[in-house]
Amino acid sequence: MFNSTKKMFALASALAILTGLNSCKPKTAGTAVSAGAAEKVYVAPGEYDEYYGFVSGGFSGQLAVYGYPSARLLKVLPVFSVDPEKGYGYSEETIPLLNTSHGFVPWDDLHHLQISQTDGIMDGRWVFANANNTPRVARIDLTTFKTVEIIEIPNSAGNHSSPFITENTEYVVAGTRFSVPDDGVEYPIHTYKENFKGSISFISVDKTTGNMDIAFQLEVPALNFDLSHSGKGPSSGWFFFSTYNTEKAYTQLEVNASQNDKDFIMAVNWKKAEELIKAGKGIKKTVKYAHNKYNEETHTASSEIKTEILTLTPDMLREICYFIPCPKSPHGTDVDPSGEYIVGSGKLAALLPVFAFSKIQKAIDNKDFDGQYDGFNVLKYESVLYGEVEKPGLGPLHTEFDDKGNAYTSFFLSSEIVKWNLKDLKIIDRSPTFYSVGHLTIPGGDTRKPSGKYAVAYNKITKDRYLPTGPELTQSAQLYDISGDKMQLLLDFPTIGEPHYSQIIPAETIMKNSKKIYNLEENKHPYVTKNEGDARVVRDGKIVHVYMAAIRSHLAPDNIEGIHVGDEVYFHFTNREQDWDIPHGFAIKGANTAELLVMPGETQTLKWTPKQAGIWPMYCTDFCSALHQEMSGYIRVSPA
Ligand code: CUK
Ligand code: CUA
Repeated sequence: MFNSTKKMFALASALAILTGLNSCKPKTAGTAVSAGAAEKVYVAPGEYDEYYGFVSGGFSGQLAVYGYPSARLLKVLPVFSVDPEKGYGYSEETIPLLNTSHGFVPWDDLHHLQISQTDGIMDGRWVFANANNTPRVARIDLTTFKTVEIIEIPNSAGNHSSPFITENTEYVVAGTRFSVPDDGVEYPIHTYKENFKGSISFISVDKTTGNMDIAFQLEVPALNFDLSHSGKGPSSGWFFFSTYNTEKAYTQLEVNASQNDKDFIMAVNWKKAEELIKAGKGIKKTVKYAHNKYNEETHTASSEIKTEILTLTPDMLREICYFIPCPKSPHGTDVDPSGEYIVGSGKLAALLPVFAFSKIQKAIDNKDFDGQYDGFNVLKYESVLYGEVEKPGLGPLHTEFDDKGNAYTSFFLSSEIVKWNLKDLKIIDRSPTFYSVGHLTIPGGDTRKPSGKYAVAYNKITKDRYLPTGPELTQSAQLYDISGDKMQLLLDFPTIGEPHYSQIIPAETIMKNSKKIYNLEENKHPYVTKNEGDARVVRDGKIVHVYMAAIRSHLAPDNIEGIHVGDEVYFHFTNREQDWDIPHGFAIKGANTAELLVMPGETQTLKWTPKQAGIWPMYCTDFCSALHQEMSGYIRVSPA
């Protein structure tokens, strides 16, 4: 039977460190910066950065776009939360994107990002992001930097092990953090062991359009799925999920889910699952999930509720999924650029195990098992282990790789990045982080072709690094030069929300496909106004459509009469500009629904139901020309 010795003392001391951390500023804080740091991050005015960094905004539900090495914040990209700066989630066109099977959800928690890949290298077409709370995966189009698709994941809760992708973006995976019964089913919580279960979903991505669909969902034992990463090269066709809570605890998890010496990394042969599904072996299951799409030609979004997924039988699953014992609640599971090594980071482990994919294959072939877990074969730890990194640090979380065969692991408790060599597992260097690093990212650091230039640490605690701003401080990240043997801290910079994972990609890859305007001639919005002469007010009973056209520096129509209290008025606002970076905004006094921000060539709609007679001024909110203040008008609302 699988070893489950309890080591309460070690655990208690680890938990004590965990909670009593970093109450004062280390003396080294100010001196840790290397000489010449300023020069290395200086990007002269008018010059571009070398890399784009896409950084999770954590509980803000958004993601941030930075230029590296300057760490200039370029944009906040709205994904799972409404964002007035972009008009996201306010216009009639973007509201459907935040629809779920539970209705409109205006705020979620975004943890991980992954840029689409071709042959295991970032291709810069899309970035995928996960919503943790109400489980969803989003796709952002990197030609327009717009969220264009969001798919909900049924039978999941705390969609944390997500949205990691396969080498050619065939699938995005989503593993559930909370084990739960099927949606809509309730059991006594103390029947967790019998009635709760885990799920991992494979979402297919269309090669041409990027459109997602849930290809299949696998029901797996009740475990907490934490993170995951795709195999590559020799391990192509496999996916690795870190899991914790082999104890199957459902109360006081911080103690009860930390008892066993080892939890698991689950290795899944998704190629085999795909074959079974393609051979018609999938079983239909009734579910409910929203699938939302934004159409960049019509500039409108739709939300559809879908009701069916495919799953495989437990018998089939046992031939596809294997458990690898991994010390003490593994968090990150990271596959090296060659695809042979898998690093498991046990949050409470005193060592870092590295597994070899070739040994995993051999152990499966030889049936070299160490018992079973819920009927699934557990591989023998010693048989699949390549080696252990000894005394690496405290609280390992995540590992990324450079182009020289080195690995970099973040340590939350000892607050440092540790550089070690993949071949001999010897530690090369350590560098403190201020404070308590979570994720770290190297450009391409989880792909087949990493760069060895920079690493960015995304920290959980800020404390004394910046000017105080009341009880809450900005979150913090740090940029390191990793081109030499020793890591060098170059820069601190603030982030939005709490940064979790990020992706860093050469700027060139994104810039070459970047879109500057929407072509007005190609605008297929049903209420577009392409020519100013077509601007008009059309009444249909209580519903009024205002076809509005905007160009520097006036609105058409600029005086609107004949609106009555109780009418449902739709302002379809077309920005007729065809110049890069000339948005127009739209605001009406007292409109309690929203404002708009409309890009060149785009149409967006503001819905307003006036409740009071009067004169209601309207104007453009985005300073667009010397006569921006003149870009205004009046709406007369008469009694019902
Ligand atoms: S988690 Cu944030 S530090 Cu949600 Cu990726 Cu590891
Ligand atoms: Cu348009 Cu100001």
